[in-house]
Amino acid sequence: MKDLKPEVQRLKKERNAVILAHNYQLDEVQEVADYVGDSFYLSKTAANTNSDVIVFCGVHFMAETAKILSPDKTVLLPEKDAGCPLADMITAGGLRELKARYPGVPVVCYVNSPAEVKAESDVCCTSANAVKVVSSLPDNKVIFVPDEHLGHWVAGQVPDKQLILWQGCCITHAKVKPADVATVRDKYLGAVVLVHPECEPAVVELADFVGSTSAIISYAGKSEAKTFIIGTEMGVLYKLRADNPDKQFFLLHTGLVCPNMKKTRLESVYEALVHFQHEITVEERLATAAKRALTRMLELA
Ligand code: CIZ
Repeated sequence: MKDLKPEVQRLKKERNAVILAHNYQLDEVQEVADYVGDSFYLSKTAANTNSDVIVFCGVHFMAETAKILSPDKTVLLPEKDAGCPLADMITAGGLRELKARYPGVPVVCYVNSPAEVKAESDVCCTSANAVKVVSSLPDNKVIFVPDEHLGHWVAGQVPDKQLILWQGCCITHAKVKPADVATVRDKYLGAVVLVHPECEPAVVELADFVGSTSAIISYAGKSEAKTFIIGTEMGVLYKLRADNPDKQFFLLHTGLVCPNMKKTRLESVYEALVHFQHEITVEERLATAAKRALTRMLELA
């Protein structure tokens, strides 16, 4: 079988493409990417790239966000069915109904959402900047969609605000239960437990540190501890282990594997570059409205 890595490098140059990979991607995809990170970092990278083509190795809403921020680029999502169940838990119509119940209350929308929902929102956020975005708003009441768990965590960080939450969640992070934390603490005595705020509040309460993937990676890198339990999607283990060969990392739950993130393989990246697939398009009216909320996030955070 052909060695696809040099082929990907060759095609990337030929197409003037940049490969962006989310922290949750397979190791073989992270290995060929030019930039690996969370969606905030990748959004900024997409907005500033000089390449003609962005190959976005992640899920649909991420590639859609890159297209909105870089409308003149060709944005490719290597696996067209790589979606996000959390993003599918909210619709623009549903958000409009909620807004009608709270007139004048600003909407903060987690980037894990469709463009239609971003277009109805005042500002977007990622898990890396949600607290900063919410606290920068002058209003006491804020509508926060669609991740209820992240919203709970943010609410705890900004006690002067009242957050009105949507009932969506990441089905992968929601698998983790408080008993899992107790089990790993018994098994790995003294290990530091780092969890993502998409985990349910009862799990978050038991953790030593709560943060986005980039915050978890940074915390583990700086910590003096040697053993860590990771409560987010397993893809982050690649960078954690590569950056910290003297430390040990274990997953909090064996189910922390996002099936959508795992759809993209090295072969998908290769096929995307060969066939220019699958091109993401966003209707102009929607893109303009969604871009307002995304740009405001980039300014605030
Ligand atoms: O913001 C992101 O990219 C997601 C989905 C998780 C994280 O914490 O990086």
